[in-house]
Amino acid sequence: MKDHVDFWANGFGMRVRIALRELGVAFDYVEEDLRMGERSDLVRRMNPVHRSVPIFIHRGRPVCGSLNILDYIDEVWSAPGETRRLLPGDPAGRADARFWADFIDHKVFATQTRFLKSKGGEKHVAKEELVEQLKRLEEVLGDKEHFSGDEFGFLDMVLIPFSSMFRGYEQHGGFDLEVECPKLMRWVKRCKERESVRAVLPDETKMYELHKEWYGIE
Ligand SMILES: N[C@@H](CCC(=O)N[C@@H](CS)C(=O)NCC(=O)O)C(=O)O
Repeated sequence: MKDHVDFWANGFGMRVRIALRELGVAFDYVEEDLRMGERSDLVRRMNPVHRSVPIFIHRGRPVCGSLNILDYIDEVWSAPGETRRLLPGDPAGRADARFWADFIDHKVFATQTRFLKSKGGEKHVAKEELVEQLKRLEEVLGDKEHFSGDEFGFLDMVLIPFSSMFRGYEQHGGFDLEVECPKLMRWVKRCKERESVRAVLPDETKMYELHKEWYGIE
């Protein structure tokens, strides 16, 4: 039994849904509507510390936190030598991937939130920072097809959900990401050629509409 508790527009949870599809792991999807103020009994029981989603429940035991869940999925379903692994095979590669995943969660996500919430000068500063952080990630990608090389892997899964807000960024900030980060945008297109990514990423207009409602953007 595998239940994945999530909200359709939750970028953290999208990572897990993409990973499960990539590895062909069947699961039951349980929607937790984050627009409702109160968390469900299930979420309160399974993640009493943070009361956040995603939560992946395997054989009755919850695994919380998207990066932690990706690690778990990798350990359980990508047996060495049998199928492909989500994380790089070498310790240095894994450390590097985790470093950039942390950068995405703690820097990019925080800047995105500040950018969407603010107005005027503060919004402008946040926009500049966000573009700078995306450019830094573009440098990490370099000329590779994917973040870990030829294969779509862990860091690709960590970042690609953010692309469902890229049109929102452009509308909100009045800039063109094709001009600012052309290589990164080509990587987005490559990722979207995958069935797993196409099946999971929501409509970009719906995403921005939801964020407008959430952050009171006029
Ligand atoms: N670090 C966590 C972050 C998860 C998280 O912050 N989820 C938010 C939605 S973006 C949530 O469930 N919030 C609960 C709420 O809004 O009540 C992860 O990677 O899974």
